[in-house]
Amino acid sequence: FAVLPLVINTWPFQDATSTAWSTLCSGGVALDAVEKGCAQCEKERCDESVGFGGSPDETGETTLDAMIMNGDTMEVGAVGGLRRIKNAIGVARAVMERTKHTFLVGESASVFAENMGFPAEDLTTNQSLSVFKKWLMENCQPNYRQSVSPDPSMSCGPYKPCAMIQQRRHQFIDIHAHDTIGMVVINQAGQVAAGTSTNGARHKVPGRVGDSPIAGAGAYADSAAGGAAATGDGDIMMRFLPSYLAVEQMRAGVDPSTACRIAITRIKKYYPSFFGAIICANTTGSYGAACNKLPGFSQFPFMVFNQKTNGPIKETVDCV
Ligand code: SD4
Repeated sequence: FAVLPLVINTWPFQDATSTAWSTLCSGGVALDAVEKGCAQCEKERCDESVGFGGSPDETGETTLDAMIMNGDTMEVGAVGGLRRIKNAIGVARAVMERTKHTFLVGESASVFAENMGFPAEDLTTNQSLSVFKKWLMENCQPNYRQSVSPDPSMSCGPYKPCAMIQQRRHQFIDIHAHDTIGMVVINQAGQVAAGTSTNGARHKVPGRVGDSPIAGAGAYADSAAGGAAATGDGDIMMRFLPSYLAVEQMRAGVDPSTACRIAITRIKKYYPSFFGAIICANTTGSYGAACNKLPGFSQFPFMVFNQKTNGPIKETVDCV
């Protein structure tokens, strides 16, 4: 029998889970719960991987990616490389509800957000600045340092972007610094919504957008089948649309745990050492998760809240 409503999200971001649940309890629809839950992480800067002041890019700037999807209508709103605006999932929802479009990116997305009344704020913190400076000193050609850093003592040598990128490939996502919030909410009536919010990958090339704001990659929702959300190395994961794959598996009758494993296994076939995990749930409120086993990452924690748990509980799944 169905255990609904359900809130499930990646990583042990408990306040996000509770916020989503209380949004449902106070009459919010599934979409509201996803938005408020993810926004809670944006405020708290969950693990510094969500919201402002985390994952500075190659020039030190923090930009945000987010999406939200309504599994009843199959509407999606998303933003990528959002600057200056802290509430990325709020902007994603505004894209969905106040434009005909699905996905806005970069500076223009920020101008849209400002026009919609979202406050423009500096996303840099002392901490993100120090993460940036440390990386700059350890990894960059000195001349490049000079071009992006006001400190003149860091000068000399040409910037070789290709060399740097090769060297750093697949090292953007620190498996010990937790990641993106991805959330699936299913209300009592079985309506599914899903969303994500993240500050992406550390030291990314400016303009890089990850999997999180891409429908079917970062998250997917269909009230006829279920919802899913992914976290991990987006540069790899987005090539496989793992959230879409998991939902399609559930549509075909596969149980959620197996659906998640199938999505992870598909990626693993090509990238055995990719870092990533996925959660999913079907319309009866049955849920599951899976992750790719790596040294130092053998279990993936996620949060669940339903009538049975009677509170936000952390569950873990063994990686495959
Ligand atoms: C990204 N998937 O931008 C995001 C970051 C993340 O686990 O989830 N890291 O690639």
